[in-house]
Amino acid sequence: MKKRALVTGITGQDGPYLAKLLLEKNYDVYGLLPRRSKQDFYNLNYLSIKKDVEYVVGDVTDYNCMHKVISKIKPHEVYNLAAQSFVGNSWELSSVTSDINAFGPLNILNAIKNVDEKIKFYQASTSELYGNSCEKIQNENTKFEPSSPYAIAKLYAYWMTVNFRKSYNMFCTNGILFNHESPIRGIEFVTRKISDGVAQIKCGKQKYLTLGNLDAKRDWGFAGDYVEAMWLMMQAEKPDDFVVATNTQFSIRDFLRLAFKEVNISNWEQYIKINKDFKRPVDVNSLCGNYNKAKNTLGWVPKTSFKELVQLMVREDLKRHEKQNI
Ligand code: G4F
Repeated sequence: MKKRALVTGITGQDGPYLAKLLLEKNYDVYGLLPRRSKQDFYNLNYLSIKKDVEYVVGDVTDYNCMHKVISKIKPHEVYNLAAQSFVGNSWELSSVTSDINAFGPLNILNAIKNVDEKIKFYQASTSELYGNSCEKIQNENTKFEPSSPYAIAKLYAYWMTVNFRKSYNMFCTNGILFNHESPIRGIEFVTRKISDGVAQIKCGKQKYLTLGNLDAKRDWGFAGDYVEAMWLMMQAEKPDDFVVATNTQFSIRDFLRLAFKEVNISNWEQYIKINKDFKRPVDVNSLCGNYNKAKNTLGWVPKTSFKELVQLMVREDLKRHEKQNI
């Protein structure tokens, strides 16, 4: 019998990469689409899987809806990737962020419990939980110090996931994913803003790239690698919490240097402007994960290096902008 997976956040970055992987593994994939006047299938089309996913209209913020969707599909696995995922907006959108990022997963967990406790649940947890942690390298035992409304909402969901696992013996797993990027990353995130901006500068379409805090450091991996970790967590013998990272760290400046190098521009500083509007009330300055538990338990390791990731993103944006020039 084919396995059925329900993926929320199907039109984001991770949803399409995960759906592609699940389809390759012969799953029937159902994507939850929140009601919109116009749906954006760009990312699913980019991976050529739009036609292969079954779409169900619904919203994680509505318990009745999630109960109905889960009763109807009876999935074996639910991957909750739906989120207000942009940390920078979460101060202005703190209620919406809480509704989606905290109460959304709670609605799904309750729906699973009421429909069939055997359904497995994956929660997209995040390195933002660590905030400005005192520890230089973060693993599953590092204390959380969330620093934004986004991270605080995600912390609630993290603990609810653990709580359902312990209270009801349900298969509920947290993937604590560090930053993961790709050519279909939203343009508002710093890596894609840079790769797209660099491509536009190279094509003469844009003069400057306007950014905020260039000193922040992140552990950046490739989204395509990280969805494999999600799937492996759901196949493990028992549910648990896993850090997914690369064990390396780079600054925004490092990203800029490599991205401009890819288009043969060495004096990159002259193309950068700083605008305080892109700075956050509190920023997370330094994140670097330790994925050893995922490696030892699941056999997962990242395949794409930081340099390869930057090159992939810049090349794809350059291709797009050059095509649009014709
Ligand atoms: O690219 P960012 O917006 O990603 P951030 O805040 O680290 O969060 C992302 O990764 C998390 C971990 O996986 C996810 F939970 C979350 O949903 C999201 O996917 O910002 C990265 C850093 C920040 O320090 C920010 O202040 O880049 C700095 N930055 C500097 N200039 C900028 C800019 N960020 C953005 N978005 N835009 C700028 O112009």
